[in-house]
Amino acid sequence: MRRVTLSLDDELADQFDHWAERQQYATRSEAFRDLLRGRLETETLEQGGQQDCAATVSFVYDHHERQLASRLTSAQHAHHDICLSTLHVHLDHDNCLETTVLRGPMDTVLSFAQALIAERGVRHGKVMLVPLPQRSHSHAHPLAAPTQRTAGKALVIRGKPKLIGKRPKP
Ligand code: NI
Repeated sequence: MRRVTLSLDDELADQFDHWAERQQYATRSEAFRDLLRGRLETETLEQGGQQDCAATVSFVYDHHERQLASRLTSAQHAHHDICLSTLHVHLDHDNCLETTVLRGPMDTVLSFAQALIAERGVRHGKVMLVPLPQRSHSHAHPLAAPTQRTAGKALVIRGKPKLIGKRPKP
């Protein structure tokens, strides 16, 4: 942790303090760190591209709107590679709130999220995006397919032993 001292003119300092108070920050440092992170993230977003990210896209829509619910579902199926999960809440007789968790290259994720939000009848659309460090993927996934290393070994899944692969002949 490094200590940074800043000089601000009175008016800006007051604005900052009031903002931090409204946002319920306990300290100026935490408020400033979040401001800074937000700005730096925006910078990364503007560059977009292939960087890995996780995101949620949330919106409200009227499920009576012609074909909208089925259009949204089809769009998500068409992007199953980046759609991890969807939460659907029936808010009242007409309105549904939907939140989808996405993961993938930033430009693909953003353009899909934007396409959902831009659908006719979708309201209050918001994207929350978190840039992720580059994925390193050199470790083994023993559950995906039995390998020589895992063949015949028992794995405990939810308390129940399960044999993966074939038991080696004695
Ligand atoms: Ni609903």
